[in-house]
Amino acid sequence: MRTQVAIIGAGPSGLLLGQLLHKQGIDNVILERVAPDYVLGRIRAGVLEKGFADLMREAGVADRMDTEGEVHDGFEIVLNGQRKRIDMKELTGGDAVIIYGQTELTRDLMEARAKSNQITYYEATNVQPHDMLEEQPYVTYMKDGKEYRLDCDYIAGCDGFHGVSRKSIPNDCITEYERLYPGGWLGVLSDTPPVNPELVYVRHERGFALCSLRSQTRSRYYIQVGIEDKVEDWSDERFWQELKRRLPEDLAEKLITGPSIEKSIAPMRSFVVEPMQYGRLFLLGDAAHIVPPTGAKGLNTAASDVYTLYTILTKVYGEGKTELTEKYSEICLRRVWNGERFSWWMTNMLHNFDDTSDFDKKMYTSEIAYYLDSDAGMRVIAEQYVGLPFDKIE
Ligand code: RFL
Ligand code: PHB
Repeated sequence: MRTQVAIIGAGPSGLLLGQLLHKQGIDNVILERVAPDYVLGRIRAGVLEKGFADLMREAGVADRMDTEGEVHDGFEIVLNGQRKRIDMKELTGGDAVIIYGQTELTRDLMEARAKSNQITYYEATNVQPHDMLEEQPYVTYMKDGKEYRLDCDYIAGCDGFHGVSRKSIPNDCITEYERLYPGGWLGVLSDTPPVNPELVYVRHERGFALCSLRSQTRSRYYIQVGIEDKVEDWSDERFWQELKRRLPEDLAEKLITGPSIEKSIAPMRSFVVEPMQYGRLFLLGDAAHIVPPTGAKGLNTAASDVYTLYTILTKVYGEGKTELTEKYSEICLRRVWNGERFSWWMTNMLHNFDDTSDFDKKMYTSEIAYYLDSDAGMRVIAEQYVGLPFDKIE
């Protein structure tokens, strides 16, 4: 079988890239390791930057996002029990974010793909890219016990942090940069009205907490837990009690609790691989970089990689500008490092980690207090939270 672009992974990066390429008449096949329901069962991101939302619109899959998603003009940070609102709209001259779950946008992308004539092989195992430095690379995979070969012009590695794409690049051709944080985020989804209509990030000596939401009837809450903690250690009751202890009094009083409909622990890691390409193999999204969830940048940075590769490939096939592919990594990494820096900074400012010295804890407390006391400081936070514009690609 032959296609123009072989895409490995049907998470949001792979599906969005596939749909955008399809709209430009560029043929693509997606190979995904697990079944569709498994992909939809992962509860992850909830905050979409404007750049991401615009890409969904360009891909023609934004109807539900634009009707059911909530536009948020601001969010809060709590320091020493005091709530401070960051008015993103006011501070950035009109920008905002959209609250729309990753599960929902994945579902929309899956439906659009099913309606297109583009092929997706779910439960494809042993996926392996080959000949990435040659003009005609290919991918092999197993499906229903048989081995297949997919010939292509380019391979898009959209297979997340544990995927095969990054691992297929020889070690001496890439450099990995990493910071692991000594803690995790325990998340609970519940069909209860959110404690606040906007997101609330809480710095507390017992550890970080976040009040987020999917709608005005569905809440998503997180608390920082120890690196060794297991979901089984946290009954719903223990979770709600701990969350309440970290919230300012007025919010704790208003908190409505209920049974969790999902509960999971996410590790916290900063990671970047350089370069993000190897010949005709390109890495996108979590395959190339990971951020701790504090700045809500993971999915959004994945979207900027998708934008970059989609724009480049459109110019390659439409205008013959094959030389643009050489620039992919360099263009992506500028924005990637920015998202990494913001996520690392938000994480340090708002968490209480055992490995932080007492001196550094004082520094972080003083630094976040300074930012929240100054209009310029709040503008810096707002500008990065709503997301920087995508680079022009000529
Ligand atoms: P994904 O979503 O991991 O999808 C990769 C897909 O590839 C498949 N795969 C393979 N397929 C074939 N062969 C193989 N060998 C394969 N190996 C893997 C997998 O099955 C999967 O379907 O990567 P992608 O598409 O790059 O998307 C990245 C995002 O999922 C991720 O960055 C965000 O979820 C991060 N994130 C957030 N990002 C935001 O922008 N805003 C947020 O508010 C936000 N909140 C979060 C988050 C991540 C979290 N967790 C659980 C890490 C909150 C949490 C709790
Ligand atoms: C979420 O709603 O899942 C969420 C929101 C903001 C973050 C991370 C996760 O920073």
